[in-house]
Amino acid sequence: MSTSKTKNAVQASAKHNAEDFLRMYRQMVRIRTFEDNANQLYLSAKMPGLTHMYSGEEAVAVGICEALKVTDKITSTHRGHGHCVAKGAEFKEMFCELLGKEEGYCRGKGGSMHIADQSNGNLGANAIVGGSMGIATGAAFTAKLLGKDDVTVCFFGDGATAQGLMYEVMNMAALWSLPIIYACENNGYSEYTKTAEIAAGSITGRAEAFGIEAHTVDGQDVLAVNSLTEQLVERCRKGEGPFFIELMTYRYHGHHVGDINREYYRSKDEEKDWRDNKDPITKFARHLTREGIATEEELKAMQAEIKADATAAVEYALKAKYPDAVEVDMHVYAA
Ligand SMILES: Cc1ncc(C[n+]2csc(CCOP(=O)(O)OP(=O)(O)O)c2C)c(N)n1
Repeated sequence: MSTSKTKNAVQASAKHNAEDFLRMYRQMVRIRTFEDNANQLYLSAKMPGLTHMYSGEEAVAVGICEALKVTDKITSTHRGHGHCVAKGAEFKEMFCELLGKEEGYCRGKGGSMHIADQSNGNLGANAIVGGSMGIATGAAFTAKLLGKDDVTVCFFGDGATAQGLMYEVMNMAALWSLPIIYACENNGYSEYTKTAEIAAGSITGRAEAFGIEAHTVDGQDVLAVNSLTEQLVERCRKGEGPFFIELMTYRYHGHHVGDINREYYRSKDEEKDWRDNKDPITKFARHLTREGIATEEELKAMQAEIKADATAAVEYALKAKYPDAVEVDMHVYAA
């Protein structure tokens, strides 16, 4: 199997109209705005637990989820807000979930790291690194058994490639030609350690060992991610799966919201370089204005509208009701 290197964004342009482009931009800004608000909720001690910011990685979730139907499934990670928004979730129910409120997607019992949104095919975030790989592969197996053309995307980080489960499920997926895409978000770090110090050899080589076609793509380029994903999703629907994508990206914040002093494992210059020169939203905004799809003023107005939506959703969630105590063992399954 060959590994195709970073795809060219131009490929995507022919397939999409201005409305599609603006929706992708909107979704990326919605993720960034959601995260800015979640961070503030944590810093002001209004949110229980802790959370992991997706800021910087928006083009990955949006590029992929824009290639999916509502009935296609995704599984997510501990850094899962971006996947949830990109698959169609609403701010109000998401903030309610983060704050443990009854109107949250899981009636406040999931929180940041276990949020799920079945209505949009999001089977859930998972605090166990690599933990969703079995769920995703099972979902793809289900679609195949039921004769549905649904595709599943399994999101995970580079650190999760150290989990044995990944090799068990990739083996099954390859043997049974399952309609699944394993999407490895390589943001360069696993907690406080550089990926290069913990992962020997190549990431895509791990999938190729099972005969799975693997690709590497620039995860800061939403059109490149979307174009590649659309092609692989179409091929999955025809029974040509599974596939593996390594998406090269970067998280702007610390591993979690409390990871503030990061200089012992990465430099401020490195962070500044990614923010200033490789930001997926700025990059795409430039494309939109250059191509005459939107003016800078229109994009600013969209940002302001999203910011206002988020503020209203946070205010709503802060005042919303907690679930009744009698619900404590509802929706809990024990084997
Ligand atoms: C099975 C398991 N081992 C360890 C942890 C602790 N842990 C939480 S996040 C993380 C690093 C994950 O790195 P990566 O998969 O690259 O995702 P990223 O945080 O970079 O998005 C670790 C080791 C865990 N949650 N689950």
